[in-house]
Amino acid sequence: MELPLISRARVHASRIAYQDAQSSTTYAELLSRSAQIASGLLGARADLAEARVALLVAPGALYTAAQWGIWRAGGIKLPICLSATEAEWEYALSDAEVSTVLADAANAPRIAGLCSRMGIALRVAEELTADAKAMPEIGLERRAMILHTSGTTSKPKGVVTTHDNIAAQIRSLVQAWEWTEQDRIPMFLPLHHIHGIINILGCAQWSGACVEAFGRFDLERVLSRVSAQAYTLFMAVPTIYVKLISALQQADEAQRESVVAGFRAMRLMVSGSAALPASVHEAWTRLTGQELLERYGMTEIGMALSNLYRGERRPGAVGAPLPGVEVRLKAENGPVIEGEDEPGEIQVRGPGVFAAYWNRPQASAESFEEGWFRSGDMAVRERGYYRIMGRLSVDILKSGGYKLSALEIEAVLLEHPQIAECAVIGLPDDTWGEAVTAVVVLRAGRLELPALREWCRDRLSVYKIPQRLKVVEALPRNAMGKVTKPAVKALF
Ligand code: MLC
Ligand code: AMP
Repeated sequence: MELPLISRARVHASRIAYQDAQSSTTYAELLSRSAQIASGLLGARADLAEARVALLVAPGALYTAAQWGIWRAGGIKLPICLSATEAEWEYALSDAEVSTVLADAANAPRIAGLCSRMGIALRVAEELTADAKAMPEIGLERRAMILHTSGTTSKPKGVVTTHDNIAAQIRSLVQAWEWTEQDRIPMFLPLHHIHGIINILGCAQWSGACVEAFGRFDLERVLSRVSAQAYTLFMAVPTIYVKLISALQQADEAQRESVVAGFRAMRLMVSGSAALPASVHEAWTRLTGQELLERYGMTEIGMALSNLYRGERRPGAVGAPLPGVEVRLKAENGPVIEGEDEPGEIQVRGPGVFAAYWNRPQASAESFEEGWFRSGDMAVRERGYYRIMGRLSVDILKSGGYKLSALEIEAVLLEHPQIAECAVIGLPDDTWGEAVTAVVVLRAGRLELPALREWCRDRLSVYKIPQRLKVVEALPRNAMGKVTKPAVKALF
């Protein structure tokens, strides 16, 4: 049997999968490029047999061809962040025990030194053009992807999903949001996270729809394409809607009218990956007439809850379980909550739920309770819809839609020669959701934010670098000597 995304692509072979001002690529072309890449990766082997292949390719047709190539050859895809630091790449490659990095020609030189130091093969996607050969049979229970996600341990964990998990995650959204081959969507999110990979690319390619890829979120270019009424669908994180609102408020009247007409013409606009403040939801409706659809998901489970495509879209709420997904609320060490208005932890079950964390049997086991995945997010049911109340762990932050581990950032800051102790927290921020904030005790001298940020530059991805810094004489601690994060927050 062929992989579901591949057989879906055959159905839509003549349709345009990717389009931009310069070029367009059909599904047939993606299929043949991916077969060449698969053959190049296989070489003399018959099956990559779940070897991990890291993907370092910019958004666009080659990204999808490379992803399918890895899958068709039987490998596991590990997409890595284009803008990560070398230390972050090294961690990702060693944690997932990667054997090959598949990079595009523009990015290959940036990782070549690391690959040779680590003894990892580097293949350039553009150079894999050999004739396609026979592909192995891939069972759908086979592992397909590893996404690194930050959490309650200091280093990111690899979330492993199978081909079946991925297909289930995509099917649920295609059904709920009524994707069709007529859809056109911009893609400006990073492609090492589930939002871009599943909700945008996965659903579009399942449906035979057309993607316009941007290298990054380029506000001016996106707005000009919206004005041209280029899209039927739009999916973004709350930070992007905040930036769009401020751009629309600053635009002159003629520009605002044409951009608003472009947004108004879309059939659906979705927000997710972090809480969308009700005020932003309402401001967007006032400005554009579009009611944003907010949904809730997680790397480990795909999407779980969504406001209705045809029905109520309630500001401040994330809606009801998506097709094929079971959700329950559980009181800590207590019963399953059956009624409304009582908070509990969101727990999820269903075919989209991940297989395990890579090489972490204990963390994998601990993340399930009676077969349900424990999200670590608290919510309450109100009039049939779930509302997210916050997280169980103070050590997980969301900034710009990125999940960050306070512990991971603290571990890096402690390498700074002047920093004796530190605590990282997230402070509420209108644009970013939470702003990464470091509270530090110094060994000696002074430390200003610009100098700290500069020092962090080649140690942490830009979105992990503290935006605020406070130097204190001592960190607040409890009787056990443990830093109390709520008391750290209270310093502000
Ligand atoms: C960047 N900057 C930040 C920042 N990120 N400042 C504070 N906090 C952050 N988090 C700063 C940079 O240092 C830079 O400063 C300036 O902003 C511009 O940087 P940029 O990278 O060009 O920013 P921009 O492109 O505007 O980025 C905003 C963004 C991006 C929202 C497009 O953060 C993004 O793509 N976020 C989405 C992440 C995502 O896909 N998450 C989904 C995870 S999956 P200077 O000084 O240099 O100008 C998931 C499951 C689910 O969550 O439910 O979907
Ligand atoms: P990630 O681990 O990057 O996949 O991020 C998943 C986390 O993002 C969830 O556990 C939530 O904390 C958060 N999240 C996603 N969607 C929403 C939403 N609509 N509202 C609030 N939080 C969200």
